[in-house]
Amino acid sequence: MIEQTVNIDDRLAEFEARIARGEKIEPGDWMPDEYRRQLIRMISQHAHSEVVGMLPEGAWIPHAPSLRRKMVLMAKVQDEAGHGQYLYHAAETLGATREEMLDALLTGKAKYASIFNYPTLTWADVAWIGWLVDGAAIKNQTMLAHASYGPYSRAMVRICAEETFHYKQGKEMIVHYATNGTPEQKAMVQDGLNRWWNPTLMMFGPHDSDSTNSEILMRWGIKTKSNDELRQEFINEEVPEVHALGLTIPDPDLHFDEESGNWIIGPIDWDEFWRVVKGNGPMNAERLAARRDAHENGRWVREAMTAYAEKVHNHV
Ligand code: FAQ
Repeated sequence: MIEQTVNIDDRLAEFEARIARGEKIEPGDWMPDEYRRQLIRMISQHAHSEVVGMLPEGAWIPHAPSLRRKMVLMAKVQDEAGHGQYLYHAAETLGATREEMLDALLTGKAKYASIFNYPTLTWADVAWIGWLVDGAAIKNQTMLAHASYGPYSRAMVRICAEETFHYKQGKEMIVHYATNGTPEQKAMVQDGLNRWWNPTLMMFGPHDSDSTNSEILMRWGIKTKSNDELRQEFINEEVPEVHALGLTIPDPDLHFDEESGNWIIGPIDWDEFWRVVKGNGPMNAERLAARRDAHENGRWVREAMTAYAEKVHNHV
């Protein structure tokens, strides 16, 4: 018994030394159960976010204002499906099955990014998702590209490249409407900012003091920056860009602090955040209903593929 404890301590020390040396942990390598559990939790939530994240923008594909805008949006939404695939695969390398992950999503047990439980009321919302939501996602995922788990970090490198295109197409639209748009388009852009700014800041997760997972994630090199650090970097980068377009950020307390060089925001409405995370946001029920429908409608494809695979297997 004592020998076994020493053995596990040795393995943990070696595991942590590998992370300290910047080595990647790969699927067959020894890892603490908690490392595996944290990664499955985070990667599966991330995969669900990509897939549920197709819905708010997907709703606008039939209403895109031009063929060019429609093609760009279709490519973007398809990319998000691909990101979901990479991420479900990364979680599978840790022993999670696709069935149990999807079951957790469809029964409402799994979390996914709060931001996708808000409605897309106008075309400008599609543009703001590109700029703000993809912008926030890139900030977080650029950090995760350095995560200690190999399959997750490699998926992030690929995803970030595609998200950069998503960010640019959103920003290009906002710049266009805010500078060359009609008065209606300018008003639509400001209205979208009024609704998307605060929920975007919530994407980074609770303040560090309330972030239950950060300590262990940072100890094991999964996260290398805290929720508040990333949120502040995002704010510092985006506020001047939004101001340059003459738009108003919906935060009366927002001001620049010369000493720290930071843009300081007012309080975030964490009651709203937890309401949304717990399933009571404006669109939670609708998002899950859409995913359940898609899952049911795809049942025949899964059955046909399983039957085909069995036939090939039996033949061999
Ligand atoms: N929404 O202890 P922490 C995208 C939960 S991808 C919902 O601080 P952690 C692409 C958290 O799970 C966007 N729940 O958690 C796209 C935990 O609960 P648990 C998704 C949230 O893990 C763009 C509890 O609160 N990106 O947008 C949220 O250390 C456009 C306590 O929180 C990722 O998933 C939230 N915002 O830090 C697609 C990146 N925040 O699980 C379509 C990977 C926190 O203990 C269109 N994930 N919670 O029951 C991460 O980096 C981290 O998981 C954080 C949260 C930073 C999200």
